[in-house]
Amino acid sequence: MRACPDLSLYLILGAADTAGTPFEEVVLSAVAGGVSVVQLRDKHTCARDQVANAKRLKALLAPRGVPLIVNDRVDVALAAGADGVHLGQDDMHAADARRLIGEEMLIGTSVHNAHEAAGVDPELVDYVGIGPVFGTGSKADPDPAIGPEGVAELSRQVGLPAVAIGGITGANAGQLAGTGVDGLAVISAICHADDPGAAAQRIRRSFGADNLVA
Ligand code: TZP
Ligand code: MG
Repeated sequence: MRACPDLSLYLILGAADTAGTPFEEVVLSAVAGGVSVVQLRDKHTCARDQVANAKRLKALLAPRGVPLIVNDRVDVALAAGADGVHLGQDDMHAADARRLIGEEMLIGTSVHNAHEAAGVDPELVDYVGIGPVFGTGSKADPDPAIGPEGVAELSRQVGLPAVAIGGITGANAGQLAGTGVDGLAVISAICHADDPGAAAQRIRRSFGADNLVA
């Protein structure tokens, strides 16, 4: 039976997020800085290239003990041997995905409000992403920002391992300490940093990731 991994710093990236820099470089630096799980999120890449990219990431992450999650696509996650799949509100239902992927792979989902939080089935879903906590430029048409208080409420309501997401930086990560989430999910503050590893370290420190009881 699967166990939820260390969610303390959850890096999300796709080809567009590391423009100009090979994603291997960003990921290796970020993992050295304390990223504990990586999600491949590529809205504009064809399935064939997504599988190839996911396999490259998996080869990089597996020896380092860092799980790989694929966003949106159950087929890509399966083909690449990923550790899990992240399914938003418009993606395949968790029940259908679970039938396809079996009991070993992780399923994560996103919740933005109390209605969506009420729809999460803890028998099928292993963790949730809650947000956007702050304004974000990394998502097309984001839901309204809910702030750290909104994150705390939804995290309490869902009662599953959780990460906060949306506009999180080294400067504001401390505001998520005490909200009950297990970690922080980040795109731009790590992917666009000159030194992704240093950015990851700063976010961890600011959130107090290393003081959390596992
Ligand atoms: N879902 C809610 S906000 C968001 C996603 C995928 C984008 C987070 O990116 P950033 O750059 O860390 O704000
Ligand atoms: Mg999705």
